[in-house]
Amino acid sequence: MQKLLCGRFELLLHRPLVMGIVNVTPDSFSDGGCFDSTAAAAAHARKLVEAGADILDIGGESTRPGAATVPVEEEIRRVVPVLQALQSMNVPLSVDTRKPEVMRAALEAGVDLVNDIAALEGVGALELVAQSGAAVCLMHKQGDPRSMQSAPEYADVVAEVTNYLAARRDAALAAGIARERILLDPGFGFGKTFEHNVALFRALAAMRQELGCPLLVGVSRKSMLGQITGKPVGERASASVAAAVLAAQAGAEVIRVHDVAGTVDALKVLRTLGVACCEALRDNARLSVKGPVLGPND
Ligand code: 7PJ
Repeated sequence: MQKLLCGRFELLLHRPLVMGIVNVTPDSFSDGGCFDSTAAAAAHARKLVEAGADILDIGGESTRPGAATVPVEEEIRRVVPVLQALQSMNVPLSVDTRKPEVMRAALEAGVDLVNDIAALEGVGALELVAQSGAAVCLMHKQGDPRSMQSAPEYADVVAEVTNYLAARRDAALAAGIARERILLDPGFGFGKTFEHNVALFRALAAMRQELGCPLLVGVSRKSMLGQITGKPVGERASASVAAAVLAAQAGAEVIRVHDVAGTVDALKVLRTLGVACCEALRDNARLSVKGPVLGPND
């Protein structure tokens, strides 16, 4: 049975897991400004767990195209109090950061997963995670959030992203991070045109097979869904749920979303009515955890 060693937890990957997004940023593109205090972010996080989130992803720096960078101290000030407030919830906590200093502070605060859009390329990041018990998500991006959407270019986007993820997976293994602690992510919208995103999404099943590590997919509310539906960011929930189902059907093990309740329902329907095409969908066994049992929605 495939599993993800994730800090305090051992997550079985026999069904797709839902990672709920908790932004602690005043400038986030979809819910910016709503959850910019610790109490509000923690309250939002609790709602996501009630809605069935398996993992909470806490981020203190917006990485939307064109976003300004946040100083290290400010990012720590945003993220660590939220991690502390959620420690006792018995749900795996992830930190969405590319800064090794923030990773260090989050690991000290007990974070279970480091979600790095820079795939641990930061100085000392591989070693930091290797010395911890945390899981890691290694994501592909081209360029930097500030400039990445200006002119993304690939000769073969699927091959290049797959090769990059394989190389970062191998760097993590070489640094001493066990295979069972690694998630890989093609990084939808990070230095990719609409056509690049579509090509990558359609190649998910093949990438999953080739890479041999669980995949995390994040397309929730992203512009590729706006381009498909013609809808603004606040009206992309249905499109996001549809994409989550398709990603899970292609074999993605973790789906990163804003709209947890709808995604959880849709994935339950997929598991029961869908045609099994991957390990995540074949096995109806329940999520198990090391230590106390996870929330009531499993
Ligand atoms: C992603 C992420 C993603 C991973 C963001 C947004 C932008 N981390 N952090 N994958 N996206 N691993 O939520 O639209 O796709 S921030």
